[in-house]
Amino acid sequence: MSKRILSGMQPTSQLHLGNYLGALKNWVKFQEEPGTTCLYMVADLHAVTVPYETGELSKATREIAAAFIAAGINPQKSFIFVQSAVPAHSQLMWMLSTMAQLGKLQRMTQFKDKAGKNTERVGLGLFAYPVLMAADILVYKATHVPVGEDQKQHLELSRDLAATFNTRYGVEFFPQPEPVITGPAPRVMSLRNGNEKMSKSAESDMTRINLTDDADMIAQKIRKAKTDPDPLPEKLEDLANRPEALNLVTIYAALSGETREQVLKKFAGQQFSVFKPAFVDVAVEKLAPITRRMKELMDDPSQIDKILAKGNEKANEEAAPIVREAMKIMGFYS
Ligand code: AQP
Repeated sequence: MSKRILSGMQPTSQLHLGNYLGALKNWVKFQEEPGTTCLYMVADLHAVTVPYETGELSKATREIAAAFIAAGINPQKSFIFVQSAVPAHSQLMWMLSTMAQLGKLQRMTQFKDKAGKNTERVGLGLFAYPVLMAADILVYKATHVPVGEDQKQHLELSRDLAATFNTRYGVEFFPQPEPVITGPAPRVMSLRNGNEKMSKSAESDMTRINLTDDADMIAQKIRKAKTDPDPLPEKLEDLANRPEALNLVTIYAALSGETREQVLKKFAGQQFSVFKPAFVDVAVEKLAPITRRMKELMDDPSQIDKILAKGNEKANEEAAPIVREAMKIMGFYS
């Protein structure tokens, strides 16, 4: 079976370095693999599961599409589309929701994190988020899903739902989607706490580097990033109990294209007062072209709209027959 890649990003707020290094950067290389279909979506249905500004949603949707293109996703090679423009996602989600066990959904750590102590009052959409994610993937019969490490548990549920559908209806219809957790930084951590992941929803903007941050902002965030008083060691093992230092070295390596060992070789024995300015140089050098291109695209949104219109049409062409077939298998009137 040929490889089908599906992944997405939510237009909840600006993308950060975790989204870029953990997911987006890795998506680019799949489009070069012969015989591979790549589907990259702006996950706006997911974005409305948490409070959001109605007036900002379309702009944020275009911005995510701009980030995809600026990071190297080529609309001639990949489908770039908007989740809400493809009704088959919601249709399949409903069908899968009849097979999703509440007990399993209750164990999802992201739901627990996002709902906090408020589980009685949060919306059903947030609870059912992983079922929609399963539909996003299965509606294209995607075989591979590149994600950051934080999405592993959700993907496990997608595999589970594919298997449940096949067993319940005695078919081999949905493939088991494989997580692809690659890249040198599958879990980028907060700049202020090396034990927490870098995240859009963290209250302080100083915890993350956004793709739209300019050189001054990056420098300020890195200067204030939490570290420890020791110099950088020679060996990676010696960073095991230094989460903030390990995180900065990992990000530096992912951005510069070196291994972490090579980075340590360069900076062994040096203080953070030396490492941090070098870090800023690498981050600015790698992110500035992306930021620039995003800005150009956002200055003329008609270009993005054209790309999305084409991508939406293609995604509908792919998804609609699959959902029709799934409905037939389930015995719906047709
Ligand atoms: N810190 C991270 N390190 C590596 N990968 C990450 N991803 C997110 N954070 C990190 C990956 O980015 C992709 C898109 O994620 P999303 O749009 O679903 O956003 P998210 O997971 O909601 O992003 P955040 O920042 O983590 O938002 P909040 O704070 O709302 O939870 C996914 O592939 C994800 O793995």
